[in-house]
Amino acid sequence: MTTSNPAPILDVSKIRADFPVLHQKVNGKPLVYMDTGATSQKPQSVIDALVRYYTEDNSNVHRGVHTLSQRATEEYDTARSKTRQFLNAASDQEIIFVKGTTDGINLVAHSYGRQHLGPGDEIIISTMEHHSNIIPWQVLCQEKAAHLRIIPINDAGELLIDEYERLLTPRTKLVSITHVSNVLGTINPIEQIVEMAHSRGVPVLVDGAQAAPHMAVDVQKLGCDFYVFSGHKLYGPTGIGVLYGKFDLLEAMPPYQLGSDMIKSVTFESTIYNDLPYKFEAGTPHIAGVIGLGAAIDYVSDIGMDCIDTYEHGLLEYGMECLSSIGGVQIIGTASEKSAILSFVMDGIHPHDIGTILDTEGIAIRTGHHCAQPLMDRFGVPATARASLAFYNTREEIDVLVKGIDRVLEVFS
Ligand code: 7TS
Repeated sequence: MTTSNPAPILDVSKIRADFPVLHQKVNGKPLVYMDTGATSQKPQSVIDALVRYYTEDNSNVHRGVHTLSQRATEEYDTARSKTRQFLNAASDQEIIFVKGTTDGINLVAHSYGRQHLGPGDEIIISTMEHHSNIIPWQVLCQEKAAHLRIIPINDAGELLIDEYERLLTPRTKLVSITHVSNVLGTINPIEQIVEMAHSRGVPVLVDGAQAAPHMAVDVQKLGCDFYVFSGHKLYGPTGIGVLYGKFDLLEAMPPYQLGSDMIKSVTFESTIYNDLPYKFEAGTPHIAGVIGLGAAIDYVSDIGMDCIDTYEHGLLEYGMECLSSIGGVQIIGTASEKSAILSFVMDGIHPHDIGTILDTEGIAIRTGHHCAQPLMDRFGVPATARASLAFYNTREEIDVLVKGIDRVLEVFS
């Protein structure tokens, strides 16, 4: 396959210069990092923001009159406003800082879920969910004698919307669905899913872990009630993430964790909880992480999420074309609306062997069940090899991946 680059949407070599980790050799070959779905690499501006915070402003937030604490608090609060803008939420009070996507979903399951679910009630998820969007609901349903209902998918990896319609009943208390599948790359029709749920008075949580880093997300346009994502997949630090929730819903929810910062006043008899968003941010938060996330949001916003989306879509089309032309390679996930994730299996070759051989070529992909075992069962495979792309990847790197796959075929021939 020849590489014919169309007019560049963004200056990839300039972007790559911003990511120090990309400029190294692995096993004697230039690193080709295609595991952004697991975690993204960090631009220098994010690394600098972390170092600068710890070097100049390190202090606790929301509790000091001294200058450093005020500076840290201002930076922390500014990052919340940046996040609100990034998601187009209506207010900063709707932005809760959490540890990551997993933590955000657990918060909603513990707080909203425990408050609203009763015996015989139902929660709808889909076949393509990450374990983080299965287990919190499964355990909640077990506790409450409620039931988990699963939207099936077709062989391309698309939700069967008619089946979803059938699953929505007066017993449905929540729909929790991924925006983009971490294995298939499928982009789900969230607006439609939300509309169908809302017409029956059912709220919707969207797992945006694989969407927020790759496309513009407007929570008001999507109409969803909750939206969660992880900072580390958005070119920011690990240990920080975001839960967006509609004000009225969050306001009516009990706190998830209890302790400092989430209170207005405490006596031994009772506690008055703090206002949003602090009611859900007990304890000293990940201040550096929040500031780093703010820097990451600045970085992608400067490039433009639509620009990132368009560029990555071009990479995806090229990658799909290249991989589907290799004999013995089967792509898992061929939805018409798809993000830049390429999962594949190879006849008679275990995905771990694919990953190990590609690593010797300097290519980093993820192999395994990708924390989506029910989805693996749906496709009848124990695991896949997955190349997940970002705007710092290039068509030339996809060519290297193709050569690497040829090498795998050679080894097993
Ligand atoms: N939801 C989806 C759709 C994900 O892809 C992931 C992580 C999570 C939730 C959990 O995010 P966390 O930041 O709380 O861990 N997905 C992956 C992956 O695909 N490979 O490694 C982690």
